[in-house]
Amino acid sequence: MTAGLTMKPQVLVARAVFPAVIARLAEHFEVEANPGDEVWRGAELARRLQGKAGAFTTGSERIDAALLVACPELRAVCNMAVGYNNIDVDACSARGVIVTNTPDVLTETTADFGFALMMAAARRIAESERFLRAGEWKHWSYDMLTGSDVHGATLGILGMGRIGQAIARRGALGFGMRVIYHNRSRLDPALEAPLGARYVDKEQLLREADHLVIVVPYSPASHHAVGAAELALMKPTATLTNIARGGVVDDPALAAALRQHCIAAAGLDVYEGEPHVHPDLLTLPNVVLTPHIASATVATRIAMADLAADNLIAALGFGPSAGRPPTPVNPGVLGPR
Ligand code: 8YV
Repeated sequence: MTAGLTMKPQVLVARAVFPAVIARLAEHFEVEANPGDEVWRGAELARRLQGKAGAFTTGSERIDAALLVACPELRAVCNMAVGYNNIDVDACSARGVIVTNTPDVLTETTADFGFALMMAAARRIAESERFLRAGEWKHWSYDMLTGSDVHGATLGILGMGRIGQAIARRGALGFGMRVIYHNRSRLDPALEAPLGARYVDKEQLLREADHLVIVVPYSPASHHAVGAAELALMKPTATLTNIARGGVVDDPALAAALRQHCIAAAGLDVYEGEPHVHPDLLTLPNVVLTPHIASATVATRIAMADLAADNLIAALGFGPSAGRPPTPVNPGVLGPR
């Protein structure tokens, strides 16, 4: 066979991404890109995936069993995100489809943002800015926009994975916070010790945290892990920050708790049903709302896109680690080394 007749495998890059990443993929694949950055879902996504061996996806695309049946040639789904709750991993594994994600490269950036959002909620930064811009700053007063301290307070972390630990480091080492956490399982004491982090049950976490930061992955088990009953356990002076996934917090219940001053303030980067934001949250002064940007620095988005591309190239048998994508979610699909 002559080189000119050799067909490159086809891949879909489901959302717009850095041109350099598309160019790198094009060295190995026939690439269908999405320069208009439309969100393709359901039948449209299945239509675009016809004949494709690989998909470069983001959290916006739902890859489920029905889609896999409709796209029998699909062999790799490479998500440009550490979270992969948009993908039915079991259905992929059952069909021998490798799934990959982008851990590690976004840990510190996401932790920076989580800490910033917690501080913004505690110190009422967004509310203060709205107050100033509205021309309401007429004079100093002793209780104007008073918030709660972050330094020396108790930081409660729900979900002590890589990002949770990075937030704990910032709190313990930078701000002298006492760190408590709840997780599916307790960390190795060697990881707890430098942070002085203490494993507690969920009820104690909710009762004792001055600032609760939620970093637990979304799954049916974590759906509405913090709802009305959990919020009722928290201190009236506490803040809650969610940088995990929409659906981990019951947003209407949180809005009610904020309105009734059952807790003091919240910082949210993720929402159930985003980009829709529950209207009750939009009316409240004591919640800082950001549009799912915790990983959004230029360097980190480049690193995430590069890692997703490395995964796709290797998963489809190219590049230096052909057949061994660097960060598989279901490595069992790859077989023994
Ligand atoms: C992404 C995220 O921006 O990595 C994740 O899990 O939530 C974010 O960093 C988003 O999911 C886009 O894929």
